[in-house]
Amino acid sequence: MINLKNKKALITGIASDRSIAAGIAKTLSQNGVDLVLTYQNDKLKSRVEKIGEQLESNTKIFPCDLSSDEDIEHLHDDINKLWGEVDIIVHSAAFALREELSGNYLDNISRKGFQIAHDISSYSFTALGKKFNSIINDGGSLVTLTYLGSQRVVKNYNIMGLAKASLEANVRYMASSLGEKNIRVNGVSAGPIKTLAASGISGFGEILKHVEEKSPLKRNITQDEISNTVAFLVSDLSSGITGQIIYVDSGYNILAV
Ligand code: 0WD
Repeated sequence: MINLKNKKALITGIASDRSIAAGIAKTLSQNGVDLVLTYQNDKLKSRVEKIGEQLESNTKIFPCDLSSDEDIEHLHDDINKLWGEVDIIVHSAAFALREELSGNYLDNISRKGFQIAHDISSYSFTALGKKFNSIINDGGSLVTLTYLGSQRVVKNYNIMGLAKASLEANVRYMASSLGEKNIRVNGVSAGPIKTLAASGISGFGEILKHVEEKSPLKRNITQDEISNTVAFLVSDLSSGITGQIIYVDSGYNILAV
């Protein structure tokens, strides 16, 4: 049986109640996990607070823009004061310039856009691992969210595909760095799901329809299916698994023609 009671989790990347991270917060909270949720900026504060109020376990809300080392440092200090330790870190944030998430990859890419996408979508996971390393408990587990566009060319995903490829390599290197402390690091590669981030990708509706028609399960996945996999990955049920990318995508990734 899954046992997460009294574990302590930091969850980043909630922008609305549709966010993948909001679903993960709900599932972990139902399993007795105490939570810290973060919001990126003041615009999102009240939304994240509202989501926090509806959760079943103890929940605190702190600010953190993941592109700022200073913010990550403050978050670390806040959590250190609150708990002095943490068991679970969920990284569910990504960003790329909207104009680079459509059309021809080479025509639209820029040095600045490349840096921003990699910084927020990949380095921020490294930065959390680096900063929190000393207070993550033995048996701890870090999870990030990725997408098939890292491995295959997905129309309009463009620069985000490169950033996700970097993030997946990050999962392996972080797993190697933290393994001897019995801390595990994994990624969940989710099928398309309608959220704010997804609406920034041109033609996202077509991707949803395509997966529904072609995937082995002939349907799209749900927020709960991602959350349940994350709950497994942060629990002792997955104690032998680290450095992996687990697909929760109705099996779409196995297809060729
Ligand atoms: O189909 C999908 N929705 C999939 C999403 C399929 C496969 C993977 N993913 C990934 C995303 O790439 C992302 O890594 O899942 C993760 C969560 O995405 P989401 O739940 O789909 O999207 P959303 O609800 O928008 O939450 C992501 C949030 C941002 O939202 P907006 O839309 O405002 O950019 O990530 C946060 C932000 O709140 N975020 C940041 N948080 C802290 N600091 C930052 C930042 N600098 N930038 C973005």
